[in-house]
Amino acid sequence: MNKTMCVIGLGYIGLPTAVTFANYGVKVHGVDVNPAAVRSIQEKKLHIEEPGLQERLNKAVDEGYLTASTTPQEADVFIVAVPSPINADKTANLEYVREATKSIVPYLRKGNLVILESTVPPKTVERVMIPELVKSGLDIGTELYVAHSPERVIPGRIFEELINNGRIIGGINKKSAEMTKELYELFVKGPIHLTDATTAELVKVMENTYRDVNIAFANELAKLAEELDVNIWEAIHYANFHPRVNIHFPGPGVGGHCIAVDPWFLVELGGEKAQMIHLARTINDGMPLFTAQKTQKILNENNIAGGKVAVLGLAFKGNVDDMRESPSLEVIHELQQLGLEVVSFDPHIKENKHPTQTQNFEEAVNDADMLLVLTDHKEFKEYNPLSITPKNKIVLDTKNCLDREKWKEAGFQFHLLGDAKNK
Ligand code: SAJ
Repeated sequence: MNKTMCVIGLGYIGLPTAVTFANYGVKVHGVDVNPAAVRSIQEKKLHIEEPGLQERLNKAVDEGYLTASTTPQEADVFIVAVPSPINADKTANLEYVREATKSIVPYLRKGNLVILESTVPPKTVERVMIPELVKSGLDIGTELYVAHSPERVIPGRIFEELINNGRIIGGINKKSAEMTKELYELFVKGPIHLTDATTAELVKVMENTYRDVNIAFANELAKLAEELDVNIWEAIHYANFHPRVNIHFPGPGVGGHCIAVDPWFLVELGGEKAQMIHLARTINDGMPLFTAQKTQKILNENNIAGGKVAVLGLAFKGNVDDMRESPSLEVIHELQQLGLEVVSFDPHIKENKHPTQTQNFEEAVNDADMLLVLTDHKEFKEYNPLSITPKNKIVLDTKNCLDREKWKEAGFQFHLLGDAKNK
């Protein structure tokens, strides 16, 4: 494709997107405000973990299709893929989107297309981006085209999903949507649906909110099942055989920069109307405390006062190195509030990013009174429990990722979140 592109934000979404367009022959210039991130990309070193990214980055840089710097440059297409987090009071922080938009204005030319990939509250294109883009002096919709094309990829399978997932593209007018479609058709194999920008914004936030509400439902069922002496994992497995049922799974909380964040956009916009969404957030945010209290209860039942807990898994989910909004951090905080000592280990987080963290598995478990599995990393599933010798052989699995029989045979007292029939 004979087009040039500037991608603003080289994080978990921006970098894989930039690399993919570059691999398909688009001349891409990547921009990030963080000079260290830019430098590492220039040197083909990864600052994020994602299967397949390294090879694709090497190809893009070696073939000269991807360059990076801290400032934008002129291009045919601008893609904005910057964080859209929430503030401490759970309101949307759109400053990165605003600043990224401002940063490209001096480089905009007649006929350019600006695409927002970040997940944002509905009306952000209209209320935050357009007021900045008009400062280019270009007529919006006839000289400058604008669209929202939200990413929908799941960390750990980004490249597979970037290519195969469907896309929803919302333009500020038909031409903007069609130009964006033509661009993504370069590599997207899934269906591409065109709509207006606000609908696309809502669709993306709705998808993540659906998952959050569904997980809250599963977490509520898990607590109920513990009262009923039922294994919730088994119950959900059976319920999901129904062709119209898809209940998600419980856990120690919901983390990441998407599902734990985006529903708040709707709470902020909807106020009293967003009661269920708000309640789901509250239930999921309550799971770290529930997990910590369950841990303490197990220690108490074993007459262990105080006690040292080895937390396995700091990442917000299995097989990623991302600790953003990770429930593990909250669980550790709650354990410490309860007076328990904590040591943590995560094979995917290679530098110590938490005060309790060690890189040495033996050091983490050897004098632990209990193992607490918070992330379903493949490494944990593959552990041979016979070779693990903590002070007390007690384990609480919050993700149903360990083989219960194997751990019991190895002498462990086995506990599972959402199942009171332990041991
Ligand atoms: N989780 C549960 N139970 C479940 C599923 C997930 O407790 O049944 C937890 C995970 O452990 C994790 C959190 O939820 O802490 C979120 O994980 P996730 O795998 O559900 O989602 P993300 O945040 O990695 O990616 C989501 C995806 N959205 C949907 O599936 C609707 C992805 O497609 C989006 O692109 C991404 O958000 C995003 O960037 O918005």
